[in-house]
Amino acid sequence: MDLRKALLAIRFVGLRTALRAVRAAWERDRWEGREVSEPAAWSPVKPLQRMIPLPDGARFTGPDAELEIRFLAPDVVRLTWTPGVLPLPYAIVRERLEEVRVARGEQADGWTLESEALGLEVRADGRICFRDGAGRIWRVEDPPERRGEAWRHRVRLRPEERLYGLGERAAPLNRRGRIYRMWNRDPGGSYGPGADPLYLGIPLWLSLHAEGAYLVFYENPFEASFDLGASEPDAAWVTFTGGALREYVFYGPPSRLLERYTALTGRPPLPPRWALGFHQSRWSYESAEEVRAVARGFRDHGLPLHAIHLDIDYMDGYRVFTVDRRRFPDLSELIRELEGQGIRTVVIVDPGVKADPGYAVYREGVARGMFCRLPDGRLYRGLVWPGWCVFPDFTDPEVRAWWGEHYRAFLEAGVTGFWHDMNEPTAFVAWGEPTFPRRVRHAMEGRGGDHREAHNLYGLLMNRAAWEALRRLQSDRRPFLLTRSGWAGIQRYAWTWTGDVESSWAALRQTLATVLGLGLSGVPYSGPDIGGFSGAPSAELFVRWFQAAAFMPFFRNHAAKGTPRREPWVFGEPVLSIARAFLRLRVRLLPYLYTLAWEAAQTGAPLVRPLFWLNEQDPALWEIEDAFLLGSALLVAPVLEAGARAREVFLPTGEWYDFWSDAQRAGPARVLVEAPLDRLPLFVRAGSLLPLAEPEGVTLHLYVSSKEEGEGMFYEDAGDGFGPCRVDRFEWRWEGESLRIHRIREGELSEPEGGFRLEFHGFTPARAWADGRPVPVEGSTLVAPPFTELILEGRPVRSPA
Ligand code: MIG
Repeated sequence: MDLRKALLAIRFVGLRTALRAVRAAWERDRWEGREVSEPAAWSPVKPLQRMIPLPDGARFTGPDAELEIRFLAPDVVRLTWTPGVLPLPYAIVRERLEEVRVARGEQADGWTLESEALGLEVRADGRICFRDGAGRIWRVEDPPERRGEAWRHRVRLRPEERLYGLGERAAPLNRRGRIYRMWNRDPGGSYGPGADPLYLGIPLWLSLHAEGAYLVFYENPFEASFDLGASEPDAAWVTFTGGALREYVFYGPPSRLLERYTALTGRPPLPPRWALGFHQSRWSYESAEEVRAVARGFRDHGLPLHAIHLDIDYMDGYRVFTVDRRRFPDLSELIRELEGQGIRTVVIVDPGVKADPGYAVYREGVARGMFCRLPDGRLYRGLVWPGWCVFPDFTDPEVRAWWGEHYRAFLEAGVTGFWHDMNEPTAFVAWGEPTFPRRVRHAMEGRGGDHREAHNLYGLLMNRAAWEALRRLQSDRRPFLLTRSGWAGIQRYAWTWTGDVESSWAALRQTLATVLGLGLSGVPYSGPDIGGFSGAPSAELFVRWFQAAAFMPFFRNHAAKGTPRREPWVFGEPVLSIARAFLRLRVRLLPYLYTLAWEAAQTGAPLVRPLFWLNEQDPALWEIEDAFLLGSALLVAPVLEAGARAREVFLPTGEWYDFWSDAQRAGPARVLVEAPLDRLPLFVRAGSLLPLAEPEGVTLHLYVSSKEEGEGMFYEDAGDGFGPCRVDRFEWRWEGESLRIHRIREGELSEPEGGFRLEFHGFTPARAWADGRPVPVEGSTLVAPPFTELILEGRPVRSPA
């Protein structure tokens, strides 16, 4: 541990805990489990000898290994090399997606398997080739190798191939050229670009190359290394330290890949609408009075606020599920007061339970055998905020149920969201791995296992415990969970934030690639601590970070203990006015964000998307990581440099509107855009629809393209709960001089009372008819009664920049 980190640790945890961390590290080493004389070399599997047909695939057997291949759908195939422990299906919600007819064949040196969409060539030596219907090869795996319980294989990479994903990474958007570790980890209070691993790894990548796109998900939670062209430029080496070598391979364009992947691992459920608003947090607001003052500050300064987060100091001595009654004498009264102002309360919950015989959660958990144990049967103890702690074993269904019950009292007090921290899991140590020793035992649903297998699953399963409890305990509200750690499937339960990122321009820039990478890993809801967690951002850095975060799914201001205050008014003007403007813009965007959230729940599409989402066949878009799409209508280009008052933006093929001025631009083009401190370059794609909350009510902004058709949708419901909803899908096209808009309505929610308010960009309507009846037009807007077809006459507006 370097000195800087050590000092930071002491600042955060205090000297006493820092000293105890020496003992914790020493005990951890004792139980870490030395490598038992591993065979020195990797050896390839011996040739496969026989194929045994299965209804949806085949099994291949050899003298020391077996390969099972099953199609889950024509474009989704699962390959499993054994021996090795099979994964418990924690990530998986469906075993099969569609019926598939598989054709099997034999060749001189192996076999072939084919569905309607793709073909696999399995060579006797274990090499596997993936082809599309036209015979183009899009993935090649060399024969896998074993060493003790470990598996590894090499995947060929094409020269132009780009790789994305791997969960949360402080790496470039294109992950190629580096080695990544799969072992969830707290980087220790502060991290910057290049830090690896972070809190939430997901063993999947999405590949783009000239022959198409595919996604591979390795369903194996053991520690792994993903060497994506670092040691060998034209190959990826994937190594798992244990378990069977299992992968799901999906073929198709990116939107299809995410749809399929989330059909397998679960879709992100629709969040309550308030969660898409603004969250204010700090480590910590230490008393009810302080929380009231923060809420008052937002009100007095005209700043919209949707949630306040309570960090660890609300607890009684950091005992999870308790409240310090001296500082929060009546939590439910405080929460009611905040609710009255439209502010929800989110509280932090850590998994470590203070080892304190005077504390009910500890006593009861010990009595009922809820905590993780060492191989000798003693309770494993690790060091966290409360001092020595024990840890629930979330791989045990009874533990999950027991843990979940503890959320009840908070729900009764009115808490509307929970923030799960330290669940990598993290335990302080003076050196080495800040987590449980690998030999700690876990139930693994009764079959038994140890921390080597359970580590990466710990966060996922903590969230599962809470999610299942919330669904059980409050049937009329949607759960809101925020987690630091997770694994494949975490999108079913929780949002995430990017953890303790440093306060630097480089970290702001990194945030874009990190959030984009999470989205491409199936996790659509994430965002950074605005301004960075661990430092003191300048006013300018704070503003630029605030502007960028206003377009990210999770929009939260948060900062570490000991840092200067960071509520928007602290910086004075012009920061306050700029923050206000972007908070109000966020509120205006809520109908759009909420529609995107619904889309994510239906299809797994992330809210924040890389530019190549528009056209994955355009290599010019493959590495853009200083801009992103919000949905498919907005292109957001945050300012990422100190002092910059303009920046270059790459506009992909198509027509674009400057959001602020409605000036039109044609892509592809690299344009220089003015970006004074109060502006963030923002463009709307022509042919899209933007539902925005305006003073007159929700307004559907149609950005009309002079040549092309357009489409978009608008989702509405009560904002929480599980009642009726309505989706309006709009499609429009030119018919000579007139614009014809067609609406398809789905869902049971009644039509909007005042009808639909439409505002046109790039088109001035002169006359309009809704289902044949005339509708008055005012400037570029009109209010139409619920319609199926709206026909407009008018003229296109050209306003080139
Ligand atoms: O080790 O709860 O990432 O957001 O404020 C620090 C205190 C523990 C780490 C989280 C951070 C939170 C802090 N926590």
